[in-house]
Amino acid sequence: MNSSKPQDADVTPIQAVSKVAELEPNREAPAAMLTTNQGVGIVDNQNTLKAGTRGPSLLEDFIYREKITHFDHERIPERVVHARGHGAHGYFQVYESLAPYTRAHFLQDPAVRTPVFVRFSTVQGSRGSADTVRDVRGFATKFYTQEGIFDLVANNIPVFFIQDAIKFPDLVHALKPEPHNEVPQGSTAHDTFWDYISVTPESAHMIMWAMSDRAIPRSNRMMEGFGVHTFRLVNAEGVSTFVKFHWKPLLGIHGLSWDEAQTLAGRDPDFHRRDLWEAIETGNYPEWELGLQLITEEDMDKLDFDLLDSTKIIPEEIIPVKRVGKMVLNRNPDYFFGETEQVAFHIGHVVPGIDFTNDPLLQGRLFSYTDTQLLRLGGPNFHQIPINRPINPVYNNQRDGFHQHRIYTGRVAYEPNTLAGGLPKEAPPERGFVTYPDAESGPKLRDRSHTFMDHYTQARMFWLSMTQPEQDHIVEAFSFELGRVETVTVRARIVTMLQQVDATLAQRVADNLGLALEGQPGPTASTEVMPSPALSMIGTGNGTIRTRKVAILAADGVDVDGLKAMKEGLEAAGALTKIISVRLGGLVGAQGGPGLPIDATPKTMPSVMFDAVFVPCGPDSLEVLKANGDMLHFVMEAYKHCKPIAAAGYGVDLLRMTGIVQDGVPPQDGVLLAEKGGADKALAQQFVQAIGMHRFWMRADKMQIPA
Ligand code: HDE
Repeated sequence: MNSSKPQDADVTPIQAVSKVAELEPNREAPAAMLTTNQGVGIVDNQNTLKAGTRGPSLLEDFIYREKITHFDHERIPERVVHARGHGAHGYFQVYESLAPYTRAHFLQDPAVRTPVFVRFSTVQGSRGSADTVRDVRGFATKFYTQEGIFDLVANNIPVFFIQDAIKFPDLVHALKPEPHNEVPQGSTAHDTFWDYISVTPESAHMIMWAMSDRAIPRSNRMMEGFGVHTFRLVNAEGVSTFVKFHWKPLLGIHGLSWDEAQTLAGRDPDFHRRDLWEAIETGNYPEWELGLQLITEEDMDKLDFDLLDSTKIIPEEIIPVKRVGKMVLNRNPDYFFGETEQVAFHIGHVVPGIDFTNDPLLQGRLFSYTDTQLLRLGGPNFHQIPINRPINPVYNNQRDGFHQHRIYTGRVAYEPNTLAGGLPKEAPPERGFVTYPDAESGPKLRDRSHTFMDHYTQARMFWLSMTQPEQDHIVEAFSFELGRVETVTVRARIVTMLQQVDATLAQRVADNLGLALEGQPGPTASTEVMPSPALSMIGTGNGTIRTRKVAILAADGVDVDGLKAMKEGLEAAGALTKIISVRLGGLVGAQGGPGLPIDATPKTMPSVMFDAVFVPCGPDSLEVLKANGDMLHFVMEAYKHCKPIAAAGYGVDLLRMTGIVQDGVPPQDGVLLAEKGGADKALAQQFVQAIGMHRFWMRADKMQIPA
């Protein structure tokens, strides 16, 4: 530090700047005329320079050479993990000052809107893989605070596979497509992944989450985010509080069904990307609340697990999540590559008031993220790329390097100096980052604390916290993944691992795999572990149907009044509706009059793209729907995927024909009928309620529906 401390007045004042406005000078609108990169007008963009119309091309053609060279260099290495992703701009606002816990400037004043850029991602697949695969989702947020960048590089699962960063390359080599044949893409259902897991007991808790519906989210807008590690908040007095970061989606936490996720991977590989994009374009801005679990140093010792162990959560029932602010995503990027691809997150991007802990996974990440950007973005100046630039002034004596964008003036690039009047000076402690002075001492060793050794209690807690259908889905997921594993001994080792989690779970998976349980019987329901009801996804979202997509199946001769009444009822509750028919164009109603515009056919928008289905009344409409295999498949598939289905009058016959409704048998949950047809308000109300429950997972006979 300088011996002469700079005074407050010397320091650049904190100023609010909008990131969107800051990006503005970098946005390029299309121009009227083509030029080369040197600004020379291009007269012919169709033909290379040749010696005669049928002669050889000439090396002299600098216009062609420039164009093709740039094209040849268009690709950069994709992220080694989290390669597939999509992002959006927005803002974060704190509800009330968090000064008692942290001096972080963006967490002080509820009037301050901090710009953010968020990137959601899958982990395993490459850039072109499908969105709906079974995988962990990345949820990385860049906060452009007035005191520098804070990156919360989170996942949608609160624990991780491993406890120490040195294991990460092995984990990733095991889960990526296998090296000999580059198979499978966007899936962990293969031998090397499960082989690694079978000899990595610390992954037990994580694989329970990865096999749950958390790993096949309905939408990024309907998933939680977790910072995973324990961080520190540090207040102006230097007092530290441990913290776990959470994102809580205001639309609730919801998953797809596995069959649906797989079908979507083919029918609409961009399902999540499109979903986020459309939500923002239609003004349905996604929102999350930032949650904090705050733990004092003294309370840390009362927990029966180690806070530095990234394979553990703090159950919300023990330490509640304090909701401290809200994030809203309200602007799509203009340029995918320039923003979403070039954004560079780093767990080490923290601001004064936020600090690290000794979690060995966190410590390892602190190295990896800069290192990877150096390769991916080609040099040490990636912080100058518009999307990565802080909104507050950046100044230091770092110079040169690939892709330097700044013109530094003056001859002084060192500190301390006298030639530039001693400027720029070090920041005063109240404005700059001061590391929390945690006292550390200990022998150098490669070892792990004994407090990291319980790998099964929380895995069991997760299992016990699930409702029946959620447990069923976990069993099905293990059975699918291990069913794809070719090496029987690997399957068997995983089942042995599951025996340590729960005897019933292990037995059910073993039965599906045709394996006999061997060795020690695992814990049973009577083995004492307290469940954490907050881990279940069921019932989250408070019944909202905002942005839920409802298909209305109709053809000419439909009861337009009934159709419109339902459509209006759903839209008033925030749902989005689409009319699906056997062809595009207009729909002529039973009552005649101007045709209703048809949005899509089942071929372009199949049932997997919707949350619910309505079949309105109309005898002529029914005849057309009945004769169309795609329409029959539509309702059966929606039923198989446990979605709410409503039908009015003749529409009920379509459900009868597919066996969804049987005479004399009361309709199953989530199947709502108004036999008399017409514009039934009660039906619309019941339907809204049913859609608010997301899915009816307990449908007993869904397995009988052919795929
Ligand atoms: Fe990452 N991780 N990670 N990770 N991670 C990357 O950085 C790494 C971990 C996460 O949208 C890489 O820029 C190590 C946990 C997200 O751009 C790389 C370890 C969590 C993203 C990297 C972990 C994450 C990444 C690859 C174990 C949840 C995507 C490309 C010690 C809290 C960010 C890149 C984006 C990306 C390393 C474990 C989240 C290689 C070494 C735990 C959301 O640096």
